[in-house]
Amino acid sequence: MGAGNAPTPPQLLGVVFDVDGTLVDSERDGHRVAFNRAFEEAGLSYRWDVETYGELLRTTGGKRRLEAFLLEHGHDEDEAADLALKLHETKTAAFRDMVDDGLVPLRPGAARLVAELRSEGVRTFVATTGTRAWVEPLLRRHFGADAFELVVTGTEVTRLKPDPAAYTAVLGETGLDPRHVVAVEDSRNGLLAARAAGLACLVVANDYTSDQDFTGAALVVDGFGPGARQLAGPRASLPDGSVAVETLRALNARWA
Ligand code: XBP
Ligand code: MG
Repeated sequence: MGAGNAPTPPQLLGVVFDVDGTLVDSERDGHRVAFNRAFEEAGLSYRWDVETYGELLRTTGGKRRLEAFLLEHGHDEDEAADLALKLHETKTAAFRDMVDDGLVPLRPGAARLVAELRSEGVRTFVATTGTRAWVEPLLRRHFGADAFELVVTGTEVTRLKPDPAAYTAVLGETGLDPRHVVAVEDSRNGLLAARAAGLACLVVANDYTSDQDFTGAALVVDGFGPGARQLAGPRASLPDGSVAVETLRALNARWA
């Protein structure tokens, strides 16, 4: 027990990072460009402009996003499923090339936070809807081989965010109690997935998600900093305007 019999706040033992939109601002100039390359290679006239793609992001998972779009554009179920599979394979190869060519940069402050967490003994994990074929090379390129103890991707989990499957897979494989783990997300779909798994959630919003409903988030900021602005949630500690380990410790203590 803490001083004066106040319960000791649970310790922060782990942080689970989302990838797209969170660690990397990858959607507008990354995935969207790769999808359009896949349409072009298939001889299809479809092209997703920035605004259209922002609306299509309501469907998580690139293959499901393609299938939903094709169904809405006159393709029957079998054709939409078959075409989505083929297009997504091409898109994934194109996006992997963009990763290898250094065209998918980290969001400012992301590498610093991951390094700080690790240096303070907080375990770091990834739970993403994205496809392992590009997730692994992206993480390796930016963080090295072993920055994340466990990486769960959309390739392993069939139920995609806002389903909690990716987060419950991390908890299940590590045996961690959700009261000791904080999730870092960028979207409402990701926030809902983290909350359904019982995790406190920091939202680091971006241009595609900043107007979404983040009810249930422990804190909403517009970046990892320095210079990050708090957008919602009780007054948080952002040393020099940065999301620091102490920020996440305080979130975990308050929300667990
Ligand atoms: C975001 C997604 C992914 C990407 C595209 O994942 O929904 O589907 O948009 O990647 P998260 P794929 O925010 O959970 O990281 O085409 O490989 O699905
Ligand atoms: Mg995301």
